[in-house]
Amino acid sequence: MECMELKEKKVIVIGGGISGIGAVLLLSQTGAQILLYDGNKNLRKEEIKAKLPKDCFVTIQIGEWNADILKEVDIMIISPGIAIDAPCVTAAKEAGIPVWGEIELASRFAKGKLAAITGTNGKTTTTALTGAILKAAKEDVYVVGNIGIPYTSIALETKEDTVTVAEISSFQLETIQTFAPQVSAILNITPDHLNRHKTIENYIAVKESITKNQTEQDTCVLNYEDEVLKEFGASLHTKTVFFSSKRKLERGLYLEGEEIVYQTETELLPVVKISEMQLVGIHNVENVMAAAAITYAMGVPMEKIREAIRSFPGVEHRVEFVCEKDGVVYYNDSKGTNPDASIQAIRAMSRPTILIGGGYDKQSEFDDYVKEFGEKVKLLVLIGATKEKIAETARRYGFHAILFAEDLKEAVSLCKREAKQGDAVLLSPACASWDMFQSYEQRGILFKEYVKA
Ligand code: UMA
Repeated sequence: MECMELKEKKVIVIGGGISGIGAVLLLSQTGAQILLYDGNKNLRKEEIKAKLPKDCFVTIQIGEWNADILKEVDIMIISPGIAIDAPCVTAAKEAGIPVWGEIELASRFAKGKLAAITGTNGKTTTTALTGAILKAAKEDVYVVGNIGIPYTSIALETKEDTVTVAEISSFQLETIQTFAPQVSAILNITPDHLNRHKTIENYIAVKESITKNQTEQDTCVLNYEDEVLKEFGASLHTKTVFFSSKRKLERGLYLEGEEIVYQTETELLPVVKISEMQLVGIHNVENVMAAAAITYAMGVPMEKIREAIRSFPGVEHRVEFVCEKDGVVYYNDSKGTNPDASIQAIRAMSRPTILIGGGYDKQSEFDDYVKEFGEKVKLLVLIGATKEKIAETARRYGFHAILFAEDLKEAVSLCKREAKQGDAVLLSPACASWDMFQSYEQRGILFKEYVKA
């Protein structure tokens, strides 16, 4: 459907978060008549209006769902957080009203080429890296989607030579119809969001649907080490590029010793050495392989890909390389707000590590976090509300190299004093930040300031 076809159509947008606002802004340029509904009765219309330009006319309804609002509605646009069996969606379907996701709306208006990345883990890093590589090689690049920038917010700015990279969640895939990326990637599939998708089979089918409108000219990048994806790739109608961090492949990207290489149909291309990457951990080797495969398929020369990977610092606050001082490497993983996330960060360390942990008490258990220390974590520096609880857990597992600090600044000083050449210092608290900071972002930013000072 073109812009003109929405002119004077009555469109209802569900959800007044960033996707809903993005959708309204796009629709307001099509001449559509716009309604916005949000089920959160604590929201105020003024709050939503404040996010829109003054000349954007929208009728807003908040609170309990009333199907009367659907009268004469031609189409419903839903935000990712709206389940496809929510009462408003069911009512629209019963009334024969088409339901599109915000991503579908955007993709109907967007021009140029699209790379779409999904998977349970690693999506954000891979999307950001793919964007960084493309920006190093092309003029007009946008990075959007689940990463936090609604696709609708830029769709009308795209041109024929635009390249867009979109992080796409399973929620967003549920409501695509014509969405058709030239290159797609599914990084891995492990059980997640099952409260929404009900079964793992549904979740897998939704993830795989990223390829449903792709043609034989298009490419799908898949992880060979994921059993489901390996099988899926064998049956796919698109060009398929596999990557593996565990074995040599006949075709695709894999590790030759400490170097990522790409065996194409015709040649063996060196991609990048692990030692040249700022991203750390085997999960990031896979993310790099995927980003290299995607961008190579989009025509970026391998030298450009290599350069951009080398200079990519990672996503802020996710095992982010801060700097190297006196032979000690500092990493900011302030995004490690629960034990599981911090376990990934510890796994990613390849040096003896001084770990800064502790923060707001979410009543988590820290047994698995402590069990991950192994030989790697040589010292634990604790801050925040959970410091006693973590220390107690650590001692229970026979780990006694523990220091306490009053605040993050003191923790960084202690790390500097204790670290030896060849060590890593990792902030990965396994806790939220709210006891001492406004957000994990603020905690991470302060950590970087203290380290650099
Ligand atoms: N709402 C209703 N009815 C409902 C559910 C929500 O009215 O049944 C309303 C809420 O009151 C709220 C609004 O909808 O006002 C929120 O909409 P939303 O939940 O879709 O959130 P957005 O702000 O639009 O952000 C969404 C994604 N959120 C979700 O998928 C839950 C963001 O991903 C994404 O960055 C953004 O669109 C831009 O594309 C977040 C996320 O947690 C980061 N994603 C999940 C993940 O990564 O695991 C999938």
